[in-house]
Amino acid sequence: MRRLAPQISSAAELIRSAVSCGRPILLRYNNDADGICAGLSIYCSILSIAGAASYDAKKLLRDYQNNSAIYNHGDASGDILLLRGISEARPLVVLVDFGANPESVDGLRSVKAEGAQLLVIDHHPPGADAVKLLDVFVSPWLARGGTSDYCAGLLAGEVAKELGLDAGRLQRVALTGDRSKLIQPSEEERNASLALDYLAETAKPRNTLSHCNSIFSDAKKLESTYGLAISKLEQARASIKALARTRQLPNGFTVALADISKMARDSSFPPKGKLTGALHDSLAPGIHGPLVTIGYGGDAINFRANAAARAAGFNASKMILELKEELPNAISSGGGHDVAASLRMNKGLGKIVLNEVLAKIERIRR
Ligand SMILES: [Mn+2]
Repeated sequence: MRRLAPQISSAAELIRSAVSCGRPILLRYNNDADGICAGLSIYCSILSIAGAASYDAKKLLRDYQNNSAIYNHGDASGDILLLRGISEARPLVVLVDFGANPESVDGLRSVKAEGAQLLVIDHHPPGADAVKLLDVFVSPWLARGGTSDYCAGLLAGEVAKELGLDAGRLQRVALTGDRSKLIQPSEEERNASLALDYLAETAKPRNTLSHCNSIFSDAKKLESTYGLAISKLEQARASIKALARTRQLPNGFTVALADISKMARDSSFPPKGKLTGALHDSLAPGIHGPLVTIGYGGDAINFRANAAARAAGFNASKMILELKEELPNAISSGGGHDVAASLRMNKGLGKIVLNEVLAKIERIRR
């Protein structure tokens, strides 16, 4: 974290200067607990310094949940129109927990061309072309020894602290939500992160940071949101194991496959990634050696792998990069971490990609 101090300070300075000059700020956060905590850190710290700077946050600050890992061109075009309507002053666009991957380059380029300043706080492996477009980039991958365990909420919390916010709890809940190795979470932190994950998927008509804040800062509301989340998750856990087919490969890998499209629809809880995680967690204790769990269906494939699979040479984010090169017309997006990742495919190509994934796991030489 000390190695990232210069970037963290620059990020705080960028926000402070946008607030003191009364410029419009658009904040997008990824749709999970880590993304929400990162978003809340920035959102609340802007509100906390707004008064002294007579910054009209109601007029000048906008927040949107980004329901994908990509800053796509369509969203960026919408943001440009919105920001132009708010003020003539140079806007600041802040993306947290996503936005520095190669798929986001088009979106980044279009807001940049409109004169926006760009701040990205993210812990996913970045792409060089995206990074070049950013005014400030806070990422553990910029520092020696950095890994995705240094999640977006942890980093954004450090930025928020420089702006005077007490962000410790947000940081811990973010680390918990992304299962970072840097934390041993308390039960309260675990429950809070699940409640935020639930809000990300279910808040209607759309999730907002002011809604999240009202729940996160009220123990009773948080408890009841957690109650809704855990009952949905337990229902899913009880039925998902029946959907899985496991295969033993000659190289020692066990692959568990489940068509989860009927259980996980868009904007339902638990979402596909969490459902795949739940299946993986229920299978892992009974499997010795490398295990890769694959939840597929619709246009998406979700991966989870155990430590033995990683040690034996499985790397989900590397495999997705290879697939993108080998099947450029089939993969629309994808990414994540070594043992947890997802990809989206173009319509009708799911089977081809899934077969290629299985072949790749089969070819891993231990
Ligand atoms: Mn994250």
